[in-house]
Amino acid sequence: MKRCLYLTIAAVSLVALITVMALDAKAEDSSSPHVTNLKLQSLSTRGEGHLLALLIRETAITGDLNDDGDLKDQVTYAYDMKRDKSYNLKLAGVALHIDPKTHKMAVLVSEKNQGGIDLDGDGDANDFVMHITEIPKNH
Ligand SMILES: [Ca+2]
Ligand SMILES: [Ca+2]
Ligand SMILES: [Ca+2]
Repeated sequence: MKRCLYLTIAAVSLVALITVMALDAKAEDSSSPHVTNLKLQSLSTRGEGHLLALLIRETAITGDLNDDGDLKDQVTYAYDMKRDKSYNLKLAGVALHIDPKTHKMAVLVSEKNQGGIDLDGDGDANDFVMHITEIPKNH
């Protein structure tokens, strides 16, 4: 009697497993996804909602992305996945926070890399200075 019960449980478990596998196979969409190549060599990304922050390295190909006259920086870009648009923030910095509701991004900028400019007004160009940028919503 016990053996029969074990066999029944095993059979029911096997049927349940096959059903779950079949449902998983049906849930997968066989159509090809749309892929957009941004053609930006990104060192890192940070995302929140539909906004991404990309850290792009300046090279001979990408050029001087923050307009400070050199090709030594890593510059923050924003990518809006809803509008499929990227924006060069022209800041040699790292995005620390993204708010998809306000479209604002907090970027910590290196004075040294941003052209050696004193961005906080303390008389030197050795600091990291917080910037708040607003990504366009309607462009
Ligand atoms: Ca540069
Ligand atoms: Ca620089
Ligand atoms: Ca400074």
